[in-house]
Amino acid sequence: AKDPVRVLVTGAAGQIGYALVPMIARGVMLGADQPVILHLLDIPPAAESLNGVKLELVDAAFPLLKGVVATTDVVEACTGVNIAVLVGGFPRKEGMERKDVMSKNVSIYKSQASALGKHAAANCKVLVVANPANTNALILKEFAPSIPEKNISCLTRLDHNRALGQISEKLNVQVSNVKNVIIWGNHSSTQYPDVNHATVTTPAGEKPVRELVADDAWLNSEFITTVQQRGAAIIKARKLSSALSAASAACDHIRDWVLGTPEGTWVSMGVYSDGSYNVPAGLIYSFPVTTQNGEWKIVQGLAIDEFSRKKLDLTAEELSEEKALAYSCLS
Ligand code: NAX
Repeated sequence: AKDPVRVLVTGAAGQIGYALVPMIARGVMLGADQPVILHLLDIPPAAESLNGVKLELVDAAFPLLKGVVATTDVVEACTGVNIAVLVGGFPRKEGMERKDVMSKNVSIYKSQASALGKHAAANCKVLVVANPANTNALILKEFAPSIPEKNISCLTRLDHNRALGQISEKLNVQVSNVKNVIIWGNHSSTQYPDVNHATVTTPAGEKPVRELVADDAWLNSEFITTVQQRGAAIIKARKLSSALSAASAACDHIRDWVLGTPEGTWVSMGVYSDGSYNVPAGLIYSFPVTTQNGEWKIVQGLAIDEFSRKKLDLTAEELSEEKALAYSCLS
């Protein structure tokens, strides 16, 4: 039998945490043959509710779940973890300035970076879900110099999956037959959902989404805004933000990162920019990536037309501004 993998979930008493931990314990994230030990972190006001989650995990009698560490101590939570999914953060409340929210998250991510850097297992992979996800991941990278930048990422897979879902609904095809959409940039409303290289598997072979949809007006406007604003649509309908879809996307992100993407398929991940596609180096930016042996690689050589170029640049500009704001909170 395989040794258990230790998976940290921060913000585990929150609503994404509540949807995510049973998925991990069932093998959705790392496979049906991979035992796990869950490390759950939240803050002291949520300690009782966190303990309730632990009680329910015991009650669910998951065969793959070999242990639960539920704690409000960052060092205890981070010790020995192989995978860290950082969902905890400070939400923007009504009337709060952007800078105040940023400042709270910068201090959270700074301290978690240092705990992970010192206490996580070697080669720990980190996924930041909490917003502002890209910039929180960047702060983490800055303050955890012992964690290689290739091991730090943020979640844009939910946006990627939303784009697949929209194409599937539009064409009335199975979502599993749609692939290679791209989310470029920030996990925010400036992200650019790009279908220019996306395809659908049909009985007659693989066809470009642009050819099948044959409605450029829809693809160039409504499709993009629907994906960009899907989070707000969920809040409007549910009076709560996306949780099950976010948890599922976090599992997809880690599973593909660890177990690899199928030949010919790419996914979107927020990763440290090396300057590919003329995106400024030093931002955490969502790119199309393939993965193999636990490592991602940015898909190279895709043609970027003028329409796309503007959108790639716009979301990069927003990320540069967020980065500047985050740094201004450090001093
Ligand atoms: P909740 O408010 O339900 O849960 C957040 C939890 O984090 C709470 O239990 C809170 O006590 C805890 N927390 C706060 N500070 C902490 C700290 N320093 N250490 C550990 N835990 C801490 O929010 P939820 O709906 O679960 O969303 C969590 C985060 O995901 C938010 O930042 C949200 O904006 C972000 N999202 C990101 C998405 C993405 O695709 N990247 C999509 C979904 C979601 O909106």
